[in-house]
Amino acid sequence: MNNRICAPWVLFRTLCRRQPFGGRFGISTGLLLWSLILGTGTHRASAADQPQWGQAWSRNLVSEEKGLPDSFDPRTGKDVKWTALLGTESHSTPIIAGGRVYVGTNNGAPRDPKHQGDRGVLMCFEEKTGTLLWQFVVPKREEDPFFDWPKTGMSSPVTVEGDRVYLTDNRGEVVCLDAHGMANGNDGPFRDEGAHMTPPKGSGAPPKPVPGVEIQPEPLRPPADGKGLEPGPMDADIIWLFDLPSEVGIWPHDGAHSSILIRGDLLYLNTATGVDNTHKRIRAPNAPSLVVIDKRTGKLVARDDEHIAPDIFHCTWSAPSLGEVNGRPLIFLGGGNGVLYAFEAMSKSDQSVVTGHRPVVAGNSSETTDDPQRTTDAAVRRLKKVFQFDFDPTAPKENIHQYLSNRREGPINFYGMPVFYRNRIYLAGGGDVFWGKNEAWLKCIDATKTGDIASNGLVWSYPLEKHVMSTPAIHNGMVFIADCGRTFHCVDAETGKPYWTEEIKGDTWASPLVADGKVYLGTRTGNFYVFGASKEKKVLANIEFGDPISGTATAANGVLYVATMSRLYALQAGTDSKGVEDSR
Ligand SMILES: [Ca+2]
Repeated sequence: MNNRICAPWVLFRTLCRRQPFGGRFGISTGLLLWSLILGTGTHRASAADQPQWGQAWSRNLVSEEKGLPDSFDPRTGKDVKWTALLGTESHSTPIIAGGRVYVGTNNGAPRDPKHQGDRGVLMCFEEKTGTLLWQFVVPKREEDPFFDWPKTGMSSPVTVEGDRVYLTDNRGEVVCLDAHGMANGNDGPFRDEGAHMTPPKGSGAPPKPVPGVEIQPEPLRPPADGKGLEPGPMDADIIWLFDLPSEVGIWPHDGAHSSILIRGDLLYLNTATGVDNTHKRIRAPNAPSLVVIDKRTGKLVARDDEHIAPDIFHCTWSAPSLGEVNGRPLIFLGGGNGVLYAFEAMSKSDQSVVTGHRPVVAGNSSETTDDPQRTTDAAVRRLKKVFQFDFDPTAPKENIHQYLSNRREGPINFYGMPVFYRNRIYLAGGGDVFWGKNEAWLKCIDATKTGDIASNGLVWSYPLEKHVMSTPAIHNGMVFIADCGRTFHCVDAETGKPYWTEEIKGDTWASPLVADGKVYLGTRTGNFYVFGASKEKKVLANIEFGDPISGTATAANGVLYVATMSRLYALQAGTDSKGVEDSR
């Protein structure tokens, strides 16, 4: 096997290797004093759900929750309300809405004996107790491991509105799920949950990658013998499903990651289209990077028209944000080509024109589809661009894939989201963590400009170390961010000058959460940091979970949620679950 193909897998395995569990918990000393100063568990205010990742829809990872724990001990259960077992890899951020907690994981510890083997899994727990209510179990894409990387599970956080749960699953299917699951019956129009949860015959072992092989992503087809699994009350209820690879021609890579933005009746999402298994070839050059789907019907409404795909260095994993600039709502997207885009949000009149159209196959050719249910590509609206900002103008713009594995020179991309704050965008980007150069920045961009703003859009730029996967959090004139050079930064939001930095253990894949005067951050060594959200450095706690953390911490209804690779923790001051071994 080609070494270059091997590299990310080896890195992933190394990073994800489980630490010995016992005896690795501990809390640093500094936090005790801080706990006494603040007083724990004495105030409860601003209790609310957290139904999407970050604030709607600036994406600022700041919560109004109060009375959150300054410290906790996963070993003794101190301030641990409950914990719940997940699979063996969980790269998603917990979302809390309507009395339920949602988090993505894999099927490494099957909760239902009828679902065996590698799957993407979304688990839905009761908020009060951590009891598993239902799970969305999705077979892997098995045509090529690079379509849906083995064991990585379901990486996207959900977005919840009322009793509807929106998600891009591990196959790159956009789904609308019923928050009540199958327990209250199978709501339509989608009725084929049994077939959808049944993997193809003869599947099981992960496929071996064959670089450059002529293979296409295929939609999941019902089992030929008609013998699908039987959905039960613990299974998810799909309302509608939109398969991005087959319906708009994206090229899935490594695993879909998005966080769906809702405005009115429309869903906006990044498509997670990327390179093929050689990492040097774009097989779907016409694929959209941003699509708009009607949340009521699951039908495609619009897409971008920026022809981004040929210049994608790795994939399109950065989710969109929204902000109103001079009375005009704009959608912001960090493209896989290292360019930040702003588009006009669609108006009500735009929507009425397109409602009812079926999507079209864009794919890697201009051939028309023979599916009579589908309309021509012309029926799909094009989003109107307001500005574009080249995040790294000095990076090479030609033959970009020749810089694969070049750690000194090459294009950049984005993992974190663009955050809208006071007419500015705060965004971090840099060389790809697996394949790109060791250079990254946090930048502040003027969102009131229009057109090509490469030369006049930059407010300030602040250098980060190596790579960055975090979304910045902005609070009281400070920007908090962590990088893959193992540094945490507090930066002046106006000037881009650092207030302070702190060396931390482990690479950061998660984003910082600001809540209750503190900043919470987990790392890939399983360390969980609590900093004071202040211009002076205060390291309040460093708690060792002994299990890597990829997802961002979430605060809702007075409780802090942390997902490690294998376990979800609900943390609340004054509670005691008597240690993890007693928990579900
Ligand atoms: Ca139902």
